[in-house]
Amino acid sequence: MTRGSASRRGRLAFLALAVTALVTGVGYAVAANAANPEMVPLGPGDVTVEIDIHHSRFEPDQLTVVAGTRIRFLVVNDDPIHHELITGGPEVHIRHANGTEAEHPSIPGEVTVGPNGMAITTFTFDESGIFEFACHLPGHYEYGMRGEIEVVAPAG
Ligand SMILES: [Cu+2]
Repeated sequence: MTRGSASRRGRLAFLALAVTALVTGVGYAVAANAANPEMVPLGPGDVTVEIDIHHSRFEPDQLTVVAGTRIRFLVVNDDPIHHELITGGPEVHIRHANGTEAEHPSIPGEVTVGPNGMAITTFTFDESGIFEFACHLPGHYEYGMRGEIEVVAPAG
């Protein structure tokens, strides 16, 4: 670095301000993470996560994984009715929300689970971002049968 120390210090002060603003902005999310062990990033690599369904809600309904994680969803349905777990990008959810498929063959990220049944599907989350998982049977999504997977960039 050949720049003068004054200019360098100025830039550092600006950076510190920017970091402070960022921390303040996400303060709530960080606190929520600390309170919820489910939010500790999982992965990368293969990870199995049990998702329970009870009274048409997913539990847990929040997951955080490192990009490059393949989640094996073990879906356990405590309800006496059918449900499904659909995950992927927005286009996947739009297709299912408007679709008429009552049952889904076991393709990655999409699985139907029968009354008091169990099902498995796997999906690889390669890109950072927020991905939904949901049940798109009529009325279920609106009732709250959805969750979020936050995919974060690998540390370092
Ligand atoms: Cu459902």
